[in-house]
Amino acid sequence: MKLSEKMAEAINKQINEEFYSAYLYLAMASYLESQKLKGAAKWMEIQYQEEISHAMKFYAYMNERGARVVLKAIKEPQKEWNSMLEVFEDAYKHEQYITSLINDLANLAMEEKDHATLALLQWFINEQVEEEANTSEIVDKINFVKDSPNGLYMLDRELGQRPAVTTTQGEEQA
Ligand code: OFO
Repeated sequence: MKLSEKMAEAINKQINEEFYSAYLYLAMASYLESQKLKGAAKWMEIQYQEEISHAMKFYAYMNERGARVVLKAIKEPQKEWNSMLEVFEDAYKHEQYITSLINDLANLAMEEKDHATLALLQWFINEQVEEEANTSEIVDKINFVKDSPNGLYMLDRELGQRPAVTTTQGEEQA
């Protein structure tokens, strides 16, 4: 069964949102780098890779279902933040927004009784639980150590330990 036009169009939009997420996180990495927060910058670079893998997961699915991927312009992300806390607060907010988009896609797939797309989206629904938890945990940790340079240094080191994304299509990732 081919994907409906409406579903294909909605997934194309989501591919753009995932690439924008990648771009936003790379902009955050670049800001953190400029603040000499190398560990946090590395964490964001890995988040950038993860978003590329999300886009590619949708891309591969569209091709599998015989739908045409149409790439749209990626908007320019924010450049500056005032602190590491602000960066991760924004990342958490952004993930909540992405969750709402994934839920909208799942609603559309349900309306269309498109079970295959719903199965794919189930992966993303679970992934979003993790995406939100990861970013909000970091916000909590920054708040915890906020005024301690030593604590911030330790946290930056911890963030730098995040393992790299190993696939380009998001197939094997939790
Ligand atoms: Fe693709 O999950 Fe974050 O944005």
